[in-house]
Amino acid sequence: MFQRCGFADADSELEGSDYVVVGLPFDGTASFRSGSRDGPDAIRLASFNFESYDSYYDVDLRELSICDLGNMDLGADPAYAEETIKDGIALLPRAVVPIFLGGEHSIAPAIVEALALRNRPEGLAVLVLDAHLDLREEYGCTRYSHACASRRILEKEGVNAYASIGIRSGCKEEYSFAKEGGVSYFTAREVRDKGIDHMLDRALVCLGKRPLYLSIDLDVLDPAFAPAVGNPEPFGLTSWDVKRVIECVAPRAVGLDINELTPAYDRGETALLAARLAREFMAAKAGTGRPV
Ligand SMILES: [Mn+2]
Repeated sequence: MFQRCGFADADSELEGSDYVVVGLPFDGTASFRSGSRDGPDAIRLASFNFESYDSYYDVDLRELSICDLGNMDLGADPAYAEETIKDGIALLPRAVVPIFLGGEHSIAPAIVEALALRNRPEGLAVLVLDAHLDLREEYGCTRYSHACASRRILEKEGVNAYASIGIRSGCKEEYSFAKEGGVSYFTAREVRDKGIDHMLDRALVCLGKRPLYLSIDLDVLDPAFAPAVGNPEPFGLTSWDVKRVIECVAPRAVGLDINELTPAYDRGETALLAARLAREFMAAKAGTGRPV
């Protein structure tokens, strides 16, 4: 009679869960469209649109143990948000696979730091899907900016490999930094020309066999598919491209975040896609027997 307000099919307790959904409603450094703090709840609401059964993987999400812990109280100060995220993740059982709902992309470095610590001694390989290089040293007078997310991720202890896919935006200094520092990135144009499978294979060569963390900035998608993001960038990936990445990497992934949804600019389609991608991740991971 009463419907829970969390993510659809997430009706398990934390202890013993396979997956945990955590909302990170932080948008304190937004530079264009703000409001991604409302992203987690918009994704949860959209998640009820979908069937629990996924025929491709033959997985019913109702049969998985999924817990929704709700949102962390992150305030507006990025340093406070980062510490809070790290403290929160430290409380999660080691076996549970976390799915973080943003929030802006600046949430990702804290997640990566905490999960790399959790995955000692192997550390993490980090795959970022993003339109933007996010390699600035600082932006808007802060090193915590969403425009610095990948730069901060690269600095984290335990991050042993990194690659990004979908890139089509960055300042000249960021491209120079990537080139000089040997930062692996693959452009949206390369994905269009050579296909997502080919570019993902190349990224996975860079990432090696380590436990993998996947960070999805929804602006990696073309605005035709995901218009409601903080910094929309045309000529992006398709929803099929991103689905393909998830189905290939989910079986070895130790966590996922989906960030930069700004619901105020949405007619619902971006939140629906974000929710569907999170569900895809769980189904793909649970259905590891499926050939991909
Ligand atoms: Mn971005």
